[in-house]
Amino acid sequence: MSSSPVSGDSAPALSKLELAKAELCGLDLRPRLAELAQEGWESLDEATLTVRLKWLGIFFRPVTPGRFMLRLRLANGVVQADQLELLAETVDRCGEHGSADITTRQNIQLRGLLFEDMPPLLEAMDRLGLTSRQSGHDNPRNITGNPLAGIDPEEIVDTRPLVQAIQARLFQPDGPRNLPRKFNVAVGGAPDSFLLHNDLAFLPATHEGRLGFTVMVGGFFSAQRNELAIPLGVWLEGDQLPDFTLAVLHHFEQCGNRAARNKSRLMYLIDALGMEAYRAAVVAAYGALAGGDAASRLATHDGTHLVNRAPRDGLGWNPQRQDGLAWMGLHVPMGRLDAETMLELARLARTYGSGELRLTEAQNVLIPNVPLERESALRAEPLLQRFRPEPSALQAEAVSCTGNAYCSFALIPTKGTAQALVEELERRVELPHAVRTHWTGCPNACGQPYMGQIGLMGAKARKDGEMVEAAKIFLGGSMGADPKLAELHDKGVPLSELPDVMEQLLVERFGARRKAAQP
Ligand code: SRM
Ligand code: SF4
Repeated sequence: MSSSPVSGDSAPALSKLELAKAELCGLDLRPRLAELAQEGWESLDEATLTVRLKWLGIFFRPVTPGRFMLRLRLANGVVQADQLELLAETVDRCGEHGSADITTRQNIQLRGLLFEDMPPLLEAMDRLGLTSRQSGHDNPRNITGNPLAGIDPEEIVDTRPLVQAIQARLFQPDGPRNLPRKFNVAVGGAPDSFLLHNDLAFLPATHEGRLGFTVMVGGFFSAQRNELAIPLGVWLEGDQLPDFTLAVLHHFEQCGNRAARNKSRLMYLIDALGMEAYRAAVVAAYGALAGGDAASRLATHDGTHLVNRAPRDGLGWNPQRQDGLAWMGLHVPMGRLDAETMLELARLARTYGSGELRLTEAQNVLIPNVPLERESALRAEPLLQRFRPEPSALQAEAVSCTGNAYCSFALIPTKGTAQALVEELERRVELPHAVRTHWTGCPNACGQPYMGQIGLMGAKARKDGEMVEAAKIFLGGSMGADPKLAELHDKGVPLSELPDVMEQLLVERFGARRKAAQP
């Protein structure tokens, strides 16, 4: 391995984690998975159990030992009814332990699985074109795109084939196997494709009258530092995205920081090299990978792009770009699903649409391709009482990470607390417009708290002399034309005081009106 520009020429000895990653890549466990499952998870060594299995999307959960989580990867957030049915049946077999979540990367995670469930499940998924490959740990994560791709009246470019082509390229034999850290990639296709929280984002942009993509790099959230992606200064055409992404990853794999995990995301490498040198290095890596005149087709670019407003929530009944068709966006409270609701969603997609569903980063689900005359029949379906097309102004864009039910980093329960708070505030106030709240259980920021108009982060605070569960409050996140990360407003409100504090905030800053007290 070459020396890291971040850690200096005399690279320090590899950490225990890096040694384990270098010794055996988790991808190589796949052919042996059935054998490992037969022996039982208790006989796995620690690195295999807690690190390598994540290359297959399999997560050991210390909070529920023996009950595993499987994180899929759903390119562009597209899932078909038969695929969702397989996932529902899997969750159903887990009985009271089974559930699923829509994630903040347009993705699905299944919970409550036994280790021995994994080999037959992965095979069944293969047959239906589903994968969980490289969805966790130091890997390129689920690639996101416009959830309305192909049906969006405002579409600039259909992101689905591009996202699929990038994923397919990363899965070829020369794809990344041992990155220094996680890596998020996204492709924008509409004026509201806010994607600057990704390590690598391709945003639609013109150059000399042609439509292509400007490259934004280095966005990320973490406990230490949060950054929006900045222009790389390169413009490319859609067919160049797959090789360009792989070139960026090859360079990151070779040069990223392996000495300090809290300084290993892409932005630290850009800082260490300087943008000009970094750009030159990835352009050279791209030229070497793609060959021919590929690098000469790249253009220098100032980073101006066609994304200029905050994402639509996509909820409710919306006419598609295709005449006679609409999509119905359903609100899934905190993204939580169970076997029954997954089966119902699959049935609705088949009965009313084309059998396809879309997932959003706000953890909601869309049913596309519904003929206009089917609207009232779809609205009459019982599931729409639970997954409402027109939820309240607070509910519509309430996002939450997993929290302490399954995540050992969490300082508080998130989804349940968030849902109860939304319901309590709905009883207390009326809002003139939607307010986007993002809940996250710890500073890792999986629930994207800095992107919320209000961000809430699990914390501890002192109350009556005792440490209690609390939330930090962040305010002012914007995904509009002039994007901003939310900033700390309060460093710890005990959860028991949160309804009063939030009510006051909504009144003072978001135009909420208090409802008359109920008799
Ligand atoms: Fe995350 C680690 C859940 C999106 C930043 N994240 C974790 C782990 C794996 C920790 C663990 O092992 O328990 C969580 C699994 C809990 C569980 O059982 O579900 C976890 N992250 C999630 C999900 C499920 C939250 C959700 O409810 O939606 C999201 C899965 C997305 C997916 O489908 O791939 C999820 N995580 C994010 C995002 C948001 C995004 O990608 O837009 C972020 C911030 C953006 C970013 O990464 O730059 C995020 N997760 C982290 C971090 C901090 C990364 C860092 O550089 O420090 C960690 C901890 C780590 O990697 O060391 C983490
Ligand atoms: Fe777990 Fe923290 Fe991520 Fe929430 S933000 S899922 S608590 S790691």
